[in-house]
Amino acid sequence: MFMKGKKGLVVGIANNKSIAYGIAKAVADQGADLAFTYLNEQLEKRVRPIAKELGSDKVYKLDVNNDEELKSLEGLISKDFGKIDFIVHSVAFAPRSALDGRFIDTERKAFDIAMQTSVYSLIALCKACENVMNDNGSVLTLTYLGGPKYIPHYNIMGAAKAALESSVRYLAVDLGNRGIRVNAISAGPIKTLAASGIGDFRSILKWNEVNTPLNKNVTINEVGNSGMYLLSDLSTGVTGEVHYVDAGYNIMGMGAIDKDENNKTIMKWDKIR
Ligand code: 0WD
Repeated sequence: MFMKGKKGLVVGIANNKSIAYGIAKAVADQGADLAFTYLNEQLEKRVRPIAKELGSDKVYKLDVNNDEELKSLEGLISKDFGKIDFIVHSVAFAPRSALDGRFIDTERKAFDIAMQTSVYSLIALCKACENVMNDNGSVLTLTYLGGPKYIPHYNIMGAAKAALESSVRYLAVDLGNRGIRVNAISAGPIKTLAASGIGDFRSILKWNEVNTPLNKNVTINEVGNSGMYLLSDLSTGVTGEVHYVDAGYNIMGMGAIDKDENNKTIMKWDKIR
């Protein structure tokens, strides 16, 4: 039981397909005691049963863009737990209109919304919980290859993920003197509610499946298990990192190749289309 005695806050569960659910399940299976947040009443109906399933009755309302709700976290956590050992930040949002068309057309308002919800929220959450975090704790966020590289349609979320990955490094230094680690998992594409907002997502999934060294897409269980490692004492020497859980896609310098019936080299993608 790698997480026995550890207490943590999970932000960003929309349903049982969410990456945050995969992480919460993995740490709960290893003995962690959890509190959950929900964005609105509609999602509360989903999050409460998930909390129950994972052995928790601690469920807080939190819109990461709401300063009052962020402020109330410290009191809630200290009442329910005293202190916590880890935070899972699995939140991102951009207006749908900004996830299509040319990046150059991104509007100021959409840029602000995406940056506030997907990047500033990590900084704000760390600040809100700083006083109720135990020394040697761990913070984990979720990012995507669309930050460091171009991915079709990802647009403003790409810029947001690049800023998020940079924020991970700066937060790692700020909190490092207390032994608190801050890391990101860069997950491969997974069909979730948030992903349904990305254009051509089915093609992105298929492309990844064909072009990863492991010939597959990752699952929320696989991201969950890697998340468990980063949240546990197994990774006390790791901070400021972006850890890829993407079946190896990020190492590929070009698409995977295969042979056709005449033993001629072809792109594997062409074979399955
Ligand atoms: O392919 C994917 N699904 C990948 C996702 C690949 C790599 C990374 N990620 C990232 C996402 O960018 C995000 O940061 O993983 C994180 C979690 O995303 P998810 O699990 O794919 O998506 P989802 O199940 O929708 O959970 C994200 C949730 C929101 O769901 P909805 O669908 O309602 O937007 O983030 C929460 C909300 O529950 N959320 C908020 N929570 C608090 N305050 C807010 C907010 N303002 N906005 C969204």
